[in-house]
Amino acid sequence: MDRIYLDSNATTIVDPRVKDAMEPFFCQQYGNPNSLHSFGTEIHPAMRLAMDRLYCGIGAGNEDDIIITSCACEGNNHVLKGIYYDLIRNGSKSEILTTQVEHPCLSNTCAFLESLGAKVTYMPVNTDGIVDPETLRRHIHPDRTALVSVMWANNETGLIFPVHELAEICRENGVLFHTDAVQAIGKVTVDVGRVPVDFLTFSAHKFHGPKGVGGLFIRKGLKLTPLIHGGEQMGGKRAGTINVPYLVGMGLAMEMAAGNLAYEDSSIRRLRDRLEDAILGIPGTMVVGKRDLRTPNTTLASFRGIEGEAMIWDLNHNGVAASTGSACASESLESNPTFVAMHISDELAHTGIRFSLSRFSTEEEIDRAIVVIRQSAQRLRAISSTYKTNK
Ligand code: C6P
Repeated sequence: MDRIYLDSNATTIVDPRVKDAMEPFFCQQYGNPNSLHSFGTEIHPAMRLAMDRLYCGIGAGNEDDIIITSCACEGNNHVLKGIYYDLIRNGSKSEILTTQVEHPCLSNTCAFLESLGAKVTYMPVNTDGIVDPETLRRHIHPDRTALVSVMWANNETGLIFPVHELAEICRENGVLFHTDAVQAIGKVTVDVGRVPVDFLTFSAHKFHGPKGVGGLFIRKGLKLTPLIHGGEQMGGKRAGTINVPYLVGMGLAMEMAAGNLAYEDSSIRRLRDRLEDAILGIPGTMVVGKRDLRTPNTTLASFRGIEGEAMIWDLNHNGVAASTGSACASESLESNPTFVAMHISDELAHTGIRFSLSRFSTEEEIDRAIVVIRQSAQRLRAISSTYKTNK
C-alpha cells in the first residue's frame, strides 16, 4: 500500500513537470551562466523565463529585485543581518520588532544579533494566535525601530497573519517591513504589488520545487549589505554561481503554485476539512486555531493522553507521514515556542500533531489516513496512563 504524505509544510514532492524542466540543465546545458560557451545556449533564456515567473508569481515590478538564495534561512539571515549592519551597527536605529512565533531561522538570528548589541522585541500573539495590528502600533517607534519582521503564515498552526495591515502601519511610520512568506506561497495570494512589504522570503521546496533554492524580494530603491560576498553574480548582491537547474525549477514551480490557488482554496481545503472533522469526531481531540484564519492545507491537532512523538511513530509505522510541528524543532525536547506564545498548556503542547496537505493529496489518501489515525488513537490510548486517569 502506498504511503500517505501529510507533512507538506516540512517539504513537498517535486512536481514531475518541474523535474523535467530542470533536467537539461544538468548534463546538456551545463555551462556557467557567467562564462557561457556552446554548452549553454539555452541557459540565459531559461534563467530569464524563470525570473519572469518569480516576479509574476509574487506580483513584483520590473524595478524590484529578487535575489536567488539557497533557502529561506539564507533569505531571512540576509535581511536581518543586512539591517543590523546598515541601520543598527552605525547607531541610526536600535531595534528589530518581530513575533514570538517565528521560524527558528528568524528567531535564532535575532538572538545572535542581540548578542551583538541589537535590541529585539518579540511581540506576543493574541488569543487567535496572530499579531494584532494594534499590538504593532503599540510597539513601533519610528525613531528607533529599524525593521519589523512578521511571518505571512505560521508553519506549525497554518495561521495567517494580517500582513497587509501590518505592512501599512510600517509604511505610515516609515519603518521597513519584512515577511517570511515561506508557508504562504501557493496557499494564499501573495502579491507585493498590493501589499507594501519591503522584503519577502520564499523557498522552492515548499511549493513543489527542489530543495536548496529560494528567493528574497527587495522593494525597488532599497539596498541591503550582502550576506555572501564574492563575485558579481546577482549584481553583487549575492555572490556565488547561480544554481541554474534549481532556478529553472523554482520558476516553473512558482508559476504553477500561483496558478493553483483556486484549487488549493476549494479542493485542498475540502480535503483538509474532511480530515479535521474526522479528527474532531474522535473524543478528547482539539485543533489549534480557527479554520478560517488558517492556510487551507494545515491542521495542528491534539489527541489528549497521547504523546505526539508516540503518535508520529505509530502513524509512520502504519504508512502516514506527519510531524509534531516544525521539522527544525522536532528534535528539541524544550517546549515549542509557538505553543508557549499561544498559551497552549504543556500537556496539549506535547500531544500536537501537524497534518499538512498539498495539491498532490487525494480524497482516497485522506480517507485511508482517517482510518489509520482513528486506529492509532485507540491503540495508544489503550496503553496511556494519562488518558485513563484524566478521562
Ligand atoms: N519549515 C517545517 O517543518 P528553508 O529550509 O531554509 O528553505 O526554510 C526554512 C523555513 C523558514 N520559514 C518558515 C516559515 C518555514 O516553515 C521554514 C521551514 C519546515 O516547518 C522545516 S523546519
